[in-house]
Order: sequence, then structure tokens, then C-alpha cells
Amino acid sequence: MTLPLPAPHERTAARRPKSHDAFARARRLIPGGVNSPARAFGGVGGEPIFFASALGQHLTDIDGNVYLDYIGSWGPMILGHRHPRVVEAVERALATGTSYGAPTEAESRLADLIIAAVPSIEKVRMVSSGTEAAMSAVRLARGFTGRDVIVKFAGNYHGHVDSLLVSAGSAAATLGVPNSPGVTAGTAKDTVVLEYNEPQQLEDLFRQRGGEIAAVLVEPVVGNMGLVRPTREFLDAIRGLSRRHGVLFVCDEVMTGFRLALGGAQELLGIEPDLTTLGKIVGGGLPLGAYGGRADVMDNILPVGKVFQAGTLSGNPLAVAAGTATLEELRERPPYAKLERLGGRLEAGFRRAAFEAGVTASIARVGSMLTIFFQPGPEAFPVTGWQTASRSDTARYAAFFWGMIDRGIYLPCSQYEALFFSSAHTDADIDATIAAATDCLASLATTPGVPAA
Ligand code: KE4
Repeated sequence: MTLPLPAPHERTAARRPKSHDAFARARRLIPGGVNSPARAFGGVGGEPIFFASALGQHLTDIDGNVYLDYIGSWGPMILGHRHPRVVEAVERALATGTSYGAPTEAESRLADLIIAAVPSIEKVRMVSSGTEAAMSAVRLARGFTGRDVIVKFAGNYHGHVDSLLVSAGSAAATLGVPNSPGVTAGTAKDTVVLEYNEPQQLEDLFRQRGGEIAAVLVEPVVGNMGLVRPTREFLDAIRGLSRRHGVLFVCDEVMTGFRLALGGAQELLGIEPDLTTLGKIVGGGLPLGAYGGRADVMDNILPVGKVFQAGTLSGNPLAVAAGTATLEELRERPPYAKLERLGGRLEAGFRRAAFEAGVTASIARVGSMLTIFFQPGPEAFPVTGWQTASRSDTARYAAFFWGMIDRGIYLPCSQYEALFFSSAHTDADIDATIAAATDCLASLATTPGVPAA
């Protein structure tokens, strides 16, 4: 029996009264009632759901509803929630202290694991978030090269760093323009935003301004416009042009690090960046980020070099314990073959469900990261960058999101995010998700008010 999709304003009050009340209270205290806009459900309408607990592949909301979790805290929970090895490690660390503001051997142990997993990393510095990792890597690249310009790509997100909250100017080679109030024109002017998977734009820019560029920053597999795979030509252009012009190639693996392979996207794709930023999985769900790479570059960081970077809770013992347990588990029992198998089944199931429902969709997947792009018009088209991603039918994605919520499946609350699943997910979970999607898409195809295919 197909549930009628509730209208957006009913989507939480009628079905999750405690979340509705909690949200009303939170909005009086916290801007938008959330501590990160990604949780605000802005892309799907309705009200965010408040959660009480999580275990393995499941989330439980404060109304007692249980969901299959397909965001895993936006990536960190590759082992599932409350993995026994991670819980035990954090409890052990808690028993001896929570923060020293002084070095511990545990930080060297985690640094060892990161360096062993990611061959391009010879030295690594820990911070407390992916944003801090990106901010530090940008400052280091500018300090190392003595140059100002940073190149990034539309649809790539690297955290809320002023110099990276920038949109493309009127033409690819012009200066960036701020995409948030509070980011100054003076900051944005040193950032150039190009199209992802457009190597010619890179070549043109390097020809015109190669000597001004400090770094090219890229998501080697994009999660932040929905999942977009790079072309070989694009990655080779970044590596080749950067090397020729003395520019640092910075891979943002905050999302892909330790997820697509133990060595991240760079292992999977055979690329060798000069610097890598990390987050999410490296902290096992606790606040930890990191940046690392060539020792001759990293040794420009204070106190060895002159580039300043610091942090009270950098390398925090509890976060280091969670990250270490997570990386040790990934190293001893690599889940990647299972994740690839489950991902292939999920991708095929979503594709079949959309086809049978006559819903136009393009599905992109790498390992345990996947996006179903809903698209207007009869013919599906591949999503290769922001110009194609932004043509998605976000209204239909929102209807799909809520239809799946009503069937106990918690997907990313935006068309422009990738879903993640964990080693705790099972074949039965994938079967249930495909069944829910089949039922939901069939109802979407006939639900009034949802744009026709
Ligand atoms: P954090 O500062 O949120 O730890 O990391 C920023 C960041 C950097 N680089 C990449 C590739 C990222 O995906 C992120 C953060 N990802 C978002 C979700 N797409 C986090 C969710 C949120 O901001 O609440």
C-alpha cells in the first residue's frame, strides 16, 4: 500500500511530535535550531528530525522511530554507530584524561597509521575539523610558494573557510566573488573557481596566471554537489600543470579519506597530491581533522617553519582514541570489498526502481558513496560538474527524501549530498532500501504536485 506523501508542513508535526516540539525550542536558542545548516532540511523542506541514539546502521529519533542510516554523521561512521572497538577505546582514554594541552604518544600512533595508509603523506598535523584542515593547508601552500592565488572548483566544498566560500566570477579566469556575507572582496579576489572536469579551463588559467597560483584544491571524488567522479584527463591536468608551475596539488579527502579505500580516493585513482586534508573518519565520529603531505612542505609549519597554525584541542586524546580504533579496524578487517558489493546492489536496485517507475534519474556511485540525481525531462544525462548537477529536479528529490523517511530510510537531506553506508549495513538492509525506493518512486510517479518526469 502506497502512503500518500504528507505535505511539507505536516512532515514532522503529524509524524514526529517530539521532534516538532524540540525544533520549536531549539529555534529560540540556536540560529535555525541547528548547529550546522546541513542539518536544517533546507533542501527538502519540513523540519529536521531530532535523534536520541544510534547503534550500528540504525538511528532512533526522539519519538522512538528507527531508521536505516544513510548519512552516518555525513561520513565518519564507516564502521556503523557505537562500534565496540571504538567505544572501548574512547572509554579507556576517558579513564586517564580528556585533554592535556601537551603531546601524547597516542597522537604519534595515529600519525603513524595515517602515514602508513596514505603514501603521499610523509608528515601530518592534527586539527579539530575538516574546515581547519583546509584552512591550514591553504595558508601552508601560500606560505610555501610565496604566492596568493588558490584554485577551487564549483560544487566542491572544503568547509567554511573564508577564502573557499567563493563563487566563480563572471568568467573563469576572473577573480572569485564571495558567496557568503562576511567574506570580503579582498579575500575572494585571490580565489579562482573553475568547472570540475574541465581540464581546458585549467590549462587556460595556468597559461595566463600560473606564476601567481599557490595551490589547486579539489575533491578527488566529489560528494558536495552529489557524487561526481573525476575524469582521468582532469586529474592528470591538475597534477601535470601544478608540477610544471611549482603549484601545490591539494586533495581534499575529508569525505573520501579511508572511505573509498584505506588510502582514500588517491589510492583508488592512483594520484599523488602534495598535500591532503582529512576529517570525518579519521576522528571516528569525534572532532578531529588533519592535513599532511610532503615533508619538505609540512616542515614549513610552526615551530619548524614559519607558517602559523595552532589549536587548543588539536590531537585531543578522546578523538585520537576514536580515530585510532577506527583506522586500526579498517586496516585489520578492510570492509571495502563488502562496501563495493553492497553499493553495486544498491545502485542497481535504485536504477531499476527509477526505470520501472518512469522517473528520470542519473545514479552516480563510488564504493559506499552514491547519489541519485533526479532530472527533468525524459532523458537522463550524466552529472559531470556543477553545471549538470544544478539542473537536478530538487522538488522530486525532496519528495523522494520524505517518502523514504516515511518508510524508515534516512537519506541525505539534500540533492547535493552523497549518501554513505557502513560496514554494519547488511544485504537485508540493502534489500529493504531497494523495496522502499521501488514503492516510493512508484508513488512519486503518480503523486499530484510532484513534477512529472
Ligand atoms: P568539517 O569542518 O565539517 O569537519 O569539514 C568540512 C569539509 C571539508 N571537505 C569536505 C570534502 C567536506 O565534505 C566537508 C564537510 N562536509 C559536510 C557535508 N557535505 C559536513 C556537514 C556539515 O557541514 O554539517
